[in-house]
Amino acid sequence: MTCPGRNFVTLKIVTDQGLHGIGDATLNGREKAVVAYLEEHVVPLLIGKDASRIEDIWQLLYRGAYWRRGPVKMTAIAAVDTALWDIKGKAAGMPVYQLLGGASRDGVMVYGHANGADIQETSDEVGRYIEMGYKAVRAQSGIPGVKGAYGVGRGKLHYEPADATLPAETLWNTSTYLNFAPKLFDRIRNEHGDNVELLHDVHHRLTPIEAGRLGQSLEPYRLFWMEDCTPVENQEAFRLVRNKTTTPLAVGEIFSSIYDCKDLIQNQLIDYIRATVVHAGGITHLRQIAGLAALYQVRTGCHGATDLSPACMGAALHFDLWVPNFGIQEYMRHTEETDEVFPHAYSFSDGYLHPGEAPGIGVDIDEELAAKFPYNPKQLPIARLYDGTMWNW
Ligand code: EZ4
Ligand code: CO
Repeated sequence: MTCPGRNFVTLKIVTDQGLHGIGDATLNGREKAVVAYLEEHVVPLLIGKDASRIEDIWQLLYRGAYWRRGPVKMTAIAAVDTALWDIKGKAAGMPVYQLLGGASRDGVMVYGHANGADIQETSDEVGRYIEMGYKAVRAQSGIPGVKGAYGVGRGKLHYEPADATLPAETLWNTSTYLNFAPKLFDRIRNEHGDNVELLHDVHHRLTPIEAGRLGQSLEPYRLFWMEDCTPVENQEAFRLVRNKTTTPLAVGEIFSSIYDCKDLIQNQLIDYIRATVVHAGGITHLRQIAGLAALYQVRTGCHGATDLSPACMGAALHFDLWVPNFGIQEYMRHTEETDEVFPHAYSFSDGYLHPGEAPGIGVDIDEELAAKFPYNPKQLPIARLYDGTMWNW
């Protein structure tokens, strides 16, 4: 565990032939649960195993647990899987995207996270991302009358919601938000034109009929996607949203397996699947999800917030460069300290990330430097309605 600005958990696997691989094992606000699972139940199983048997080890950790799935276990499996792909790449002298089947594109289109205290500041931030070369930008704004709207950080480039040892309380008001959101995107389209892709995260706050209304009211602004418009436990709800709006829907950053995705995908209720390497069982499992999605013209849009470490980002970029049904990749920049702790081969240029040509995932950890940033327990916020009722953060 290390905290170069925020907490990350990293698994490092070393082979007796002197190769090592790393994998991200970070579950924001629940870091130690994954550490305990790895230490108690996973690492002892790996000692002495053949590191080349990625698929078999995946099956051992998944089936062998008896208590299958869930975010803690699937994050632990993802860390092992990523580290083993890293090792296999190094053993072969190839970047992981080559092992997967080679590049399907020249670069990975990413979207940045623009946020501001109000409409003007947010629109100005969108402009800053466009100047940096981004082709796609997600806009999140402070809302008058909503205390602590999702996605608005204290800093600009490094949004980080997990900021307190006990969860901070934010307040939510749906009708204020529903009236506000179209005004935000009206200003952004007016000021920045039609050539930038715009995205927006609703962060699980609406009921299905409210989500339908929001999607409709945003149609004139041609969003690339509307993300997590309603909580995903009730997947049938997306049929209602779908029937109300042509705004594309993205879901799945909190999913841990293909079983969370399959009904939404098979019923064509979403357009983009947000599952990613670290929380959905690693590269081995994510490519199965993508394979299912491809049958239904659902494209990938991997989660890439700052709480997904550079080790996850590197692995995701190899996956993205290869996956035939790629849509977009989220890219919230890490702090300089984080980038130093995790030296990496991936690079950003003109709105695209490229994983680089280093063998493996192309990301390593500087353990000496990491040790200078000790774990610092932080939790994600919670949200309540103005009458005190618990809501979805
Ligand atoms: O709130 O990863 O689209 N991105 C998001 C994220 C999540 C965080 C939670 O740890 O919704 O910012
Ligand atoms: Co999100």
